[in-house]
Amino acid sequence: MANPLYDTLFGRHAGSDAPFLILPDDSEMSYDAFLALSARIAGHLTASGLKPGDRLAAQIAKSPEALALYAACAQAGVVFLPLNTAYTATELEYFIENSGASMVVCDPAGREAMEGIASGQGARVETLGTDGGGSLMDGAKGQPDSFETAARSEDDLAALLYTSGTTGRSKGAMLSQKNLLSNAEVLVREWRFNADDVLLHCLPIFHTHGLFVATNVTLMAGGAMIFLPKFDQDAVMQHLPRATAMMGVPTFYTRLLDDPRFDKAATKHMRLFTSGSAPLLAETHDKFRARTGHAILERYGMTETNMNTSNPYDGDRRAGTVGFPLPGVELKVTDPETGKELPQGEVGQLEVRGDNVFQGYWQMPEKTAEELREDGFFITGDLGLIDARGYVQIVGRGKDLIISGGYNIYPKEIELVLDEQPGVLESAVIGVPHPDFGETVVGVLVPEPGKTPDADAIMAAASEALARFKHPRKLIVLDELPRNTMGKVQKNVLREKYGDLFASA
Ligand code: MLC
Ligand code: AMP
Repeated sequence: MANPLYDTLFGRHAGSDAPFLILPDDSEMSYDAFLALSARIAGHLTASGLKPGDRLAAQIAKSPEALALYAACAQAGVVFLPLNTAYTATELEYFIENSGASMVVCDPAGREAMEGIASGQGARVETLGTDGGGSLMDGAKGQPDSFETAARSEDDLAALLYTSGTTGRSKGAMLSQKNLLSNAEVLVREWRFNADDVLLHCLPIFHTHGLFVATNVTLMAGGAMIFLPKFDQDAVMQHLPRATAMMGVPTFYTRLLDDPRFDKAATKHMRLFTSGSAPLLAETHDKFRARTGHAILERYGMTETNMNTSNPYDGDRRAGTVGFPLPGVELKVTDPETGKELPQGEVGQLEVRGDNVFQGYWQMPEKTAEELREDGFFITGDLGLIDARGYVQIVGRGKDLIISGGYNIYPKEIELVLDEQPGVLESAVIGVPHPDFGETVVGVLVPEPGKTPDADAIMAAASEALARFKHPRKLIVLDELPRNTMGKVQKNVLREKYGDLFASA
């Protein structure tokens, strides 16, 4: 039966013994072996009672089996909900409850804690370990190598990806099959991906970048991926000779530039390096070009919209810009107050429309209405302009967001935790420049009169509640926060004051 996502990305490779995954030990998994693995998992999901449209939440390490779980969900029509492995139990509880997941897959070591969380709503817990073992694979073992694909249409949900918000409450972005397929199709064409490509994949697979941009593009082109568990310079240098392309966040490229082995000779055979998820400094672009001869191709996207713009494959890849709107994506710059389109060259909020734009936030119609206009334009929260040559430049963010090493961190979420701590009257969380992560988190605290907040106790509380990457890397105590005449905290003043904290880190 028809299922565009499964058929287009996975099903059409049936019977192919071409390599799909190249693993860290250089062993290979063919397309056919991967499809058999995912079919067995799909069989197990269905035998466990999952039906098309049900949600499956997964907090698991990157592995071929973890990727096959994504394919299995596509084949069984189940909505895939990947979760950052760094999330704490407190964070997970919200995602699982909010999504109404019917199954949760976690690392075997986390089973007990996960059962405590999942039992409240009758979700079944399965495990999948780093080595590909666990109850999910035990169940899949007994299933056949083929599975009758569930019928789905382009407008059916493929995935639910949670993104935090300025209120501190995470929202599940509903991504349809069409959202994912239309974007992958455009990127394959724009970036000239083909069956001979070998993509060096060292991104996590719980976000748009590693799961959709990298994986869907490779699948659609019929190429292979060198599938590394995480970004690691030595592993990258070891596997680079076999790759033709690499996708990364800016931190990957600044780290590689710090490595003297990474030079023209090591990258001579590569045809493409892309960057996104966070701003790539023009300085990094220039340094990379001088060192390797390659111009990194920077593109701009979001969880809610997949990819919106890209620098050209042929032509001038301009440092400090994110290129042109992709074919099929309309982009306009509007006045944040009135929503009216601004003349070319003026800075405003970026809005996008196209088949790439999500369907809305899961069970949050009012949040959806705030950001997704009735005419289909999505208000990204990014501030930018279109320059005289038509390139889009992102100049800032209208939303209060920190991007650290490609992970989004919403200050409000941290402020809510800090404000609750004994002795703390109020707090403001800001992002400041960081040489490795691009930006990092700083917490500014105002004590209650006569109290001295205990920094260690506060950090311990933050560890309980928040994933490690969200923790303030520094706490600062002030008598009061700078405010404007309206009483609004002036975070720009704080950012300026503490902008050099990590200059020499
Ligand atoms: C890890 N840590 C981080 C961090 N990653 N802290 C802040 N920000 C991060 N991004 C923590 C670790 O837990 C550790 O804590 C310490 O920082 C140092 O760890 P590390 O060993 O240096 O980190 P590493 O494991 O190497 O990870 C860094 C990284 C990784 C940059 C390789 O974060 C990464 O792969 N980022 C990619 C994110 C991504 O895919 N984003 C796409 C989102 S989709 P301790 O306890 O040791 O101090 C999207 C849409 C789009 O945005 O357009 O693509
Ligand atoms: P996420 O919600 O994790 O998908 O992150 C999306 C956000 O990352 C966007 O709204 C931008 O603020 C930022 N982003 C993605 N790509 C770029 C880029 N190339 N340059 C600057 N910011 C980017």
